Amino acid sequence: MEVIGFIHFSINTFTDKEWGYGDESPALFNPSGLDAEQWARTAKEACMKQLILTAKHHDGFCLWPSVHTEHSVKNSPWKNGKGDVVRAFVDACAKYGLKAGLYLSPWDRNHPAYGTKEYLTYYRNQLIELLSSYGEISEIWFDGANGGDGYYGGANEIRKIDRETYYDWDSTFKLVYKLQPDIIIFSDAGPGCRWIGNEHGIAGETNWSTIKGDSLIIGASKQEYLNTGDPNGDDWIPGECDVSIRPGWFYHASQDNEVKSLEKLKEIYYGSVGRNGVLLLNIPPDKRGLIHENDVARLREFGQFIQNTFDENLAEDAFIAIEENSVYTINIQLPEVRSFNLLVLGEDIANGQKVKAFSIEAFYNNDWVTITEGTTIGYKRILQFDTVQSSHIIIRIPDSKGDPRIKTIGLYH
Ligand code: FUL
Repeated sequence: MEVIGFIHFSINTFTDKEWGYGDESPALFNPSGLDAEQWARTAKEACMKQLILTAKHHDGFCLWPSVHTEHSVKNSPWKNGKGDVVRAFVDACAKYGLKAGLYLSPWDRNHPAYGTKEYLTYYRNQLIELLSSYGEISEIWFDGANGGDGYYGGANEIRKIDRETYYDWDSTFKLVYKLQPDIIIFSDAGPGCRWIGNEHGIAGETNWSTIKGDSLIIGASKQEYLNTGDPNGDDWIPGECDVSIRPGWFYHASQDNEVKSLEKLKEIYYGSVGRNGVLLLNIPPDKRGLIHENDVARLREFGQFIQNTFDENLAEDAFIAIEENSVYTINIQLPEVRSFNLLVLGEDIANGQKVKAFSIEAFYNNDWVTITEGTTIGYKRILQFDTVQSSHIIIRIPDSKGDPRIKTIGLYH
């Protein structure tokens, strides 16, 4: 999917917080003009293929009228308690041809039983509601922030859980797959896709989609390891790179002028999509329930940048010859000298990810010049360099896990 969007929207939007304590009154939730179709339209313009909504964040407030708790939209003034943000969200995604994903925080600072087995039953009941009442859900997001102080039904105390054992994730994953067989499960440990190890949206320059899944623990994995993956891993768990378009995950009016610049978003795009990752860009709606004008304008620019930059592949009509000697070599002969400063490579990942090292040479100013080199390629690798004018390029792959298979070659300016 390459670029997907995150919708952080909840009680925090109204209390101006990042993490609610869990004692917030549902009466605070009252968007004046919530329009999930505006979110979907904006996402489309930014070339996004999927949106993920915070159905429940750490404060426990539910954006759908769950039958298992009173802490939800059903006790808010919004639509006289008859509204359902999850429903509006999935309908809007369907209308605009976007996949719909949900975030259901395992940590719940509102629930009185958090930390006991009883809470796990509650949590799974919520998953059953969300994954059986709203049609196809394409991704479920299990974040790693866990345990600490909270309201917990009035106990107002610190509750610590054992990250390795408390949630019994294997049973939860089985339940999720039973309800939605094609869903992608996101967490530090996958099994569908993995956290990239930072919240800046930047994958490792070396980024394997493979990793040793058994060595990962949700909320306690080594960030550096998640960032690069592992060529010796047996599990296919590609990296997803989350980052917010603003400093916070939730909307704060004080950050209206801190929407990331187009330059910054480009850097993030090249650091995520350009490094074999999926970019998960957060675009938080404001108190009206709309994505703010400043963000909308920036997202439109970002979408245009993606479309315009990769509009014309200058290698489309090239003559390509492959030599399989000790160093796998791809010769690219263009019909004439052309100017370019971007190279896109992609492996045939149906056949695995194999390339460990590559270099690119161009015949330029009467000489062969190495214009760039790197380690992994994977599904997509985008290389940026100063403009080169050439008609002959060579890709060399001196090191790989078995025979490499390059599926995509693109030159752009
Ligand atoms: C983290 C949370 O603690 C943040 O609030 C945010 O939702 C981020 C995407 O995940 O674990």
